[in-house]
Amino acid sequence: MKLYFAPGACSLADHIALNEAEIAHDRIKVDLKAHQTEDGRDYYAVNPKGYVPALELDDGQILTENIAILIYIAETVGRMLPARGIERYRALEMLAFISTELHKNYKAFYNPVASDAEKDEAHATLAKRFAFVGEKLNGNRFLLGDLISVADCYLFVMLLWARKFEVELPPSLLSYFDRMRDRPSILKSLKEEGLS
Ligand SMILES: N[C@@H](CCC(=O)N[C@@H](CS)C(=O)NCC(=O)O)C(=O)O
Repeated sequence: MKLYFAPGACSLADHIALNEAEIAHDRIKVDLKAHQTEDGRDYYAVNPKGYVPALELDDGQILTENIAILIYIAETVGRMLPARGIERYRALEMLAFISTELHKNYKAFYNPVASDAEKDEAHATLAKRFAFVGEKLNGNRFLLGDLISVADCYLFVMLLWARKFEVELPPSLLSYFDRMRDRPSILKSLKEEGLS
């Protein structure tokens, strides 16, 4: 498997999931401005959507979109996502929430022409969404209970960005973030992306 990534981008969630799952993989860095891979290829030829992440499977197929890639990783390793029943739908519910209600609300911070008003609105919306996640955590070790899941890998990156852009976080998420940051898979991933 080969993960196409940009340091500190949302592809870090997939990188963490691969390391947490102990799946051997290669990583190819992508320059998102030039749309070039570090080995000199046009990234649009890999992922016509032009963004990371993309996962190249062993048979050469390219899988895109964080949620699909995270589920693929979980199902490849046979853990990190409930296999069936309501727990599975709760996990998918959480992945969708992270993708559409957290991830997408960072848009203003990555848009060089976003106004201060747009950034203020993003701060307020994200703080509200994180307050909800903090309540959901409800004293649990991980987002879905006692076991780590791919939703935790994705949430960790959203929290990393929250720290970067000074988004208000509830105390439960601050301590969750500190706990997560000490996990070997996360330390390793941050180091491999040159972020530690
Ligand atoms: N819907 C995509 C969004 C991925 C995304 O937003 N990628 C960002 C980095 S976090 C990116 O590559 N942006 C550069 C661009 O859109 O050209 C997913 O969930 O995988």
